[in-house]
Amino acid sequence: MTRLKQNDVIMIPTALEEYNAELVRITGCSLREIAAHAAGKGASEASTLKPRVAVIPMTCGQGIIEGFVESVASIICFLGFDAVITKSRDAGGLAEAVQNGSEILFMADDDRFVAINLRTGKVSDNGDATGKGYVSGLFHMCDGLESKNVLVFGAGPVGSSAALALKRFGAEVSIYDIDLSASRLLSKKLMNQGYAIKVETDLNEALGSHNILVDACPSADFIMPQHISEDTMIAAPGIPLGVQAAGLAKLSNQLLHDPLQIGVATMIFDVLECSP
Ligand code: 2YC
Repeated sequence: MTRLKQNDVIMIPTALEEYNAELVRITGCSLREIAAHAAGKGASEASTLKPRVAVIPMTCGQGIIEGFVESVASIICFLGFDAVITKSRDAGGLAEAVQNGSEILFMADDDRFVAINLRTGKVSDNGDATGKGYVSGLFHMCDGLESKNVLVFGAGPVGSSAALALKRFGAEVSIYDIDLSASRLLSKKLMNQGYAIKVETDLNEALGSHNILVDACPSADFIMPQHISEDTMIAAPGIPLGVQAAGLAKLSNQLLHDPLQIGVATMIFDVLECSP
């Protein structure tokens, strides 16, 4: 799992309006619509339910990422929720959140980034939420995914969640991971859930035979210009971006990529209690 840097997140709070406008240009949907769709909730949920949200800085492990909790809180507020950053950190922040009546908590250490609904016990993991959130965006970019061939790079938490979400949309899914055993394990897990996916073993062959890509791996610059055509669609939750700079010039409104927004937005809708 890639650890974000201050540079990845520092601008998020001041650029959410233009980010959302770009999202509408690429997918035809707003951040709220994509996240609600991914979480199987109505986009209007945000306006009816007003749970208090607390974002808690965590100092453990490699510690605080400057701008991280500020970005998480700004994304949640942008969606119409009331999110505050606790003054205290770690256990103190947790206690402060519970004492100020927060129903939903967001916190991240070096291994997990979670949203917790204290009332219902629902937990949303950023990896899972990011995978399905990006597939929701790709669904709108491609006007549906039924019977479409999609290649997923990376059999980690994000790629696994994306593969499952793609199968649920009726896509034909192939998986490529630099670690073949990871691809095989994912294939077995999905088979146990009744979904068959294809394990790719040759990166170039896989790239040459797919136009719809999910880059859910931490490798950079492996998607080259020659792999990109006007039919190419790329959903890229992976950091750093797998598309080579020269390839970016060939993509217009065909690339979905952000460091945090879609994952956080899907997490809040994931743990939101459905209105009666
Ligand atoms: O500022 C803080 O509270 C830090 N403890 C946050 C650490 C986040 C570490 N995780 C990441 O950088 C990303 C997540 C956003 C999802 C995967 N990696």
